Amino acid sequence: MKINIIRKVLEVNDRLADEIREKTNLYKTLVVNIMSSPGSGKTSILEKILPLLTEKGYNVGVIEGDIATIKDAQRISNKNIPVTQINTDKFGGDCHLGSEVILPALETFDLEKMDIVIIENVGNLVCPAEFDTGSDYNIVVISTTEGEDKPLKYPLMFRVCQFGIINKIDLLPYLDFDISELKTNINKINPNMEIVESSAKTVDGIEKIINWFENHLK
Ligand SMILES: Nc1nc2c(ncn2[C@@H]2O[C@H](COP(=O)(O)OP(=O)(O)OP(=O)(O)O)[C@@H](O)[C@H]2O)c(=O)[nH]1
Ligand SMILES: [Mg+2]
Repeated sequence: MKINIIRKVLEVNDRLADEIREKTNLYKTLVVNIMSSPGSGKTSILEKILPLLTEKGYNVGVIEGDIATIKDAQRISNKNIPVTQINTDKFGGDCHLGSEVILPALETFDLEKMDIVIIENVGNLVCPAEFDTGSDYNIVVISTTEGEDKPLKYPLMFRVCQFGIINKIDLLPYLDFDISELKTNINKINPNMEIVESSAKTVDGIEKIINWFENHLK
């Protein structure tokens, strides 16, 4: 009985996610869902890439997902980027964003004018991977302070993402962290994942992230 309920929730979520993709395909809006543990640097990376994407002439919007607070949305808004906040504590405190909350959030943007909408999912390496948001691509950010074993311990997250950003590489000199071991572990779970190294502090690798977005525009 319990399993049936879970399956029904996921079926409804997947159906709505497909509807979202149909809609955004119509407008040629690229939708990208960024996921990671809390604090890996999702918002910090957005703060660096959004002004550069805007300078290049792209219209970009952001959907911010958090359980509580509008702190990340304020950081995005400070960059003069249109942003819609979803606080999941209004929907029972979910630890992820589902397509039922993404659809109305997307409708706050004029999709005809939007080239890219980026979803920053709730900081969590588990639940967000289970729920299709209707995005075209999923990105995982993993930072150098989290340990090389995370792809093996949280495999679904690394399976559902097409692009991986290894962030906080500026901290490498201070850590016992083996970046090649992390890459080997990512490869074991998802050999097709494209990977870049970045630092939102020194902006190393930020240009490569911009290139990834440009290469995946609709
Ligand atoms: N040294 C260093 N610090 C970073 C880097 N990226 C982010 N940080 C710091 O890490 C902390 C968390 O960064 P956020 O961008 O808020 O992380 P987040 O993934 O958006 O966090 P949640 O939204 O809470 O899940 C902040 O103190 C950032 O300044 C980086 O590349 N290098
Ligand atoms: Mg954030």
